[in-house]
Amino acid sequence: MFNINIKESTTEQLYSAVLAYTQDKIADVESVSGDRTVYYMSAEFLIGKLLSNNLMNLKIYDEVAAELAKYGRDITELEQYEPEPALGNGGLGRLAACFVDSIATLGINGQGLGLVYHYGLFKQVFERNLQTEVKDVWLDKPTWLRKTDFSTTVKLGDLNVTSRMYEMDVLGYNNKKSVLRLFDLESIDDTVITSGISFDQSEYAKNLALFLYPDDSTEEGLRLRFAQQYFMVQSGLAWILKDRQDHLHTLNEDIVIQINDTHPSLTILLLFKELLNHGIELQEAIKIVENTFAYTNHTILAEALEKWPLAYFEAIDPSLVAIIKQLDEVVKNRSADKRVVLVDENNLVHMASLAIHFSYSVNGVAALHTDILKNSELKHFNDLYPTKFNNKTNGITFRRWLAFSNKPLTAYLDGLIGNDYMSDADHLEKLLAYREDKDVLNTLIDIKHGNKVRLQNYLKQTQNIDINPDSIFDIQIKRLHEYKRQQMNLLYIIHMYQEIKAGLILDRPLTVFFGSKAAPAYTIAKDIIHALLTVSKIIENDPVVSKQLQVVFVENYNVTLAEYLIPAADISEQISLASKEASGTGNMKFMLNGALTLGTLDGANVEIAELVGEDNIYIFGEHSETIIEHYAKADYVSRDYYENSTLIKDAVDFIVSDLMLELGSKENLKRLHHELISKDWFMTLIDLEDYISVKNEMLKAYEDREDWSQKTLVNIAKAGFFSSDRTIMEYDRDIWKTNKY
Ligand code: 26Q
Repeated sequence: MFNINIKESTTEQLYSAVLAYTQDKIADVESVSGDRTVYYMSAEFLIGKLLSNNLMNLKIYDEVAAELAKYGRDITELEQYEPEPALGNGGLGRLAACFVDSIATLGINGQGLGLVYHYGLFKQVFERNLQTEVKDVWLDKPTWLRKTDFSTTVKLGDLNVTSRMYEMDVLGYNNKKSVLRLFDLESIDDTVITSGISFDQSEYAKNLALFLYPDDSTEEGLRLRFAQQYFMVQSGLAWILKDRQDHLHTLNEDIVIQINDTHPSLTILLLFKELLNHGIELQEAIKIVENTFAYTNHTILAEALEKWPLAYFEAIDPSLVAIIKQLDEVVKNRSADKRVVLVDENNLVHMASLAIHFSYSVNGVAALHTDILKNSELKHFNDLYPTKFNNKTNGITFRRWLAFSNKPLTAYLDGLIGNDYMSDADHLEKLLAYREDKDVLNTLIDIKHGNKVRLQNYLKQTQNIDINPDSIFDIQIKRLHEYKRQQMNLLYIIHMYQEIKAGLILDRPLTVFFGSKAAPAYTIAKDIIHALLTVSKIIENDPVVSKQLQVVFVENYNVTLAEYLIPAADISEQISLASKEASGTGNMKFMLNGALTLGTLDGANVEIAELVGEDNIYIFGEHSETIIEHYAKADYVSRDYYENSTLIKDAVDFIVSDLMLELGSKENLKRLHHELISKDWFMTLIDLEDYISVKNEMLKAYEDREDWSQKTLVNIAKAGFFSSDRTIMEYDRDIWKTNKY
């Protein structure tokens, strides 16, 4: 099969051989096709490992595993050897990966465009209970990237660099494939890295493709980030327009460019430039551009909306400044409302504004998020363009998040209800017929336990962590951000620690898991990690508490760890401050794998709650309207909550207790303590008491094992709506219309 001595070969040799064999097979798979091409442009594609997923989609996983086993080799050896591509950060990047999977599965004529990052975001290493960052080396092993002969020159001010295109096939479930086209910097030179992830930020010819989201806390870092985006979109557009120079007048009939957040929004300006350079009049160019672009918004956090100084444009491509000024006039003619300006009084270009004015579709990523965009955050834009705004609730690919990562559950479902649900997810509802079936309910419990043991083995082997598979697994895994409120979970843990110290005995031990990276310059986020790691040690060192409570912060959380953690979860922590989490997609993965959501009415949690009904989800906290009002009135005072509740005060003050300060770092802990009392911008304390009581209610409910299992069954059965196939069908039906011409 592999033209190699399977028995004698090294892991690397065997991996290379199986990789080559799989790529050969994929080469025979038909590519997606259609009348119109959609380009999904994204700064991130968090694709995860590919070998087993591809083998499964080719339906030769068992065959290959058996062939290896014949010679005493285990396919898991290769799975573990394969590096995880470091091409993303969080939800937005993983969404892009699920979308390309669904594009391929549905045979929609689409492809992904992005960048190769040689060292990713960073690899997280804990030292003295603090996050440190080192480069994430993943390109030193054989990869799925194929070098192409397409290259282009990107001009950055006086500097010319060469961009080279690489391709990675993305295999769908139904014998079609799509492709990811990622651009790399030919002159990359990692000797500019000085230590960790620090590097000379000025040498664009050497550094542009080194890291994702290079430091945005300094002027130099921001300029580099801007240059990187420019490099990405210049390369992407060169590819898009390669054979289209003669068809520019009708470009929008042939293509759609979907931009994933504003990170690729410079493409809009570059297309204007291209059209104007071809002698097309501004009015016609506006028509073409407006009918070519569609924009997805992933956040309502004002601080995450990109704004670039005109000076940055001037430095890299002065011709864009003239275009921006023309477009600014166009915008001013459309509306006198200051809130929709393209360029503000500080000469900052609002990239979301650019993307909204010059696209034909603006979508949010969950029903509540789109409502908030339309009615408050982007209301003035919606007033101007009422037909542009639409909702596309996110989704996840069931191939990776069920078939691949939870094989025991998948096999069981296949036996029980058939496997039609893999291509038409609504069929999962057939499971509802078994909600009273004790055998089924007990089997679901057994499967969950098996997945806990699998996680136990994996964590022991990879991180030398011991966990108890007979405890309740309560999991919060996502980027570290104050709005996601890992710090609220921290306060819950502290509270439980204090209760257990005071004599409380839990019905069953609880293990609370975290997995999360903090942006390197995000101080408070790093303080939260530090506090969690410190509390974790205190609990571990306490002979009484450690029998009932354990806190596990996995290092370097990534897709691979998610694939182990999610199938093992009982409780899915989705506790963002209502109105702040655009959608969440982890929430969907947990639900599909039979974990119950403990969450606020935020993002897609709202839709989960509607689908499963209030008996099958644990909701707490203030509603989004209330929170939005608090922000409008600026009347949230965290100190009031702190002073008026001994429970809250005791938990918060523990952060700077002697015990904590002895083990942890004074600077970090004091800063976090102060932040919570004097600012707490994301209102941790507003929901803390409700959170504690609903979580405790949940722990009690867990003890009725059959009833709990029934709830998990309903969650699995109702997860069909969150298939990314459904999401992508909606994008195609409402926005892309790839087969309408
Ligand atoms: C912005 C400016 C400077 C530096 C970095 C950034 C930046 C980088 C990444 C801003 C945002 C991101 C990523 C955002 C993200 O992952 N958003 C998530 O998108 C998911 C998919 O729609 C949603 O489910 C999540 O709710 C949303 O948080």
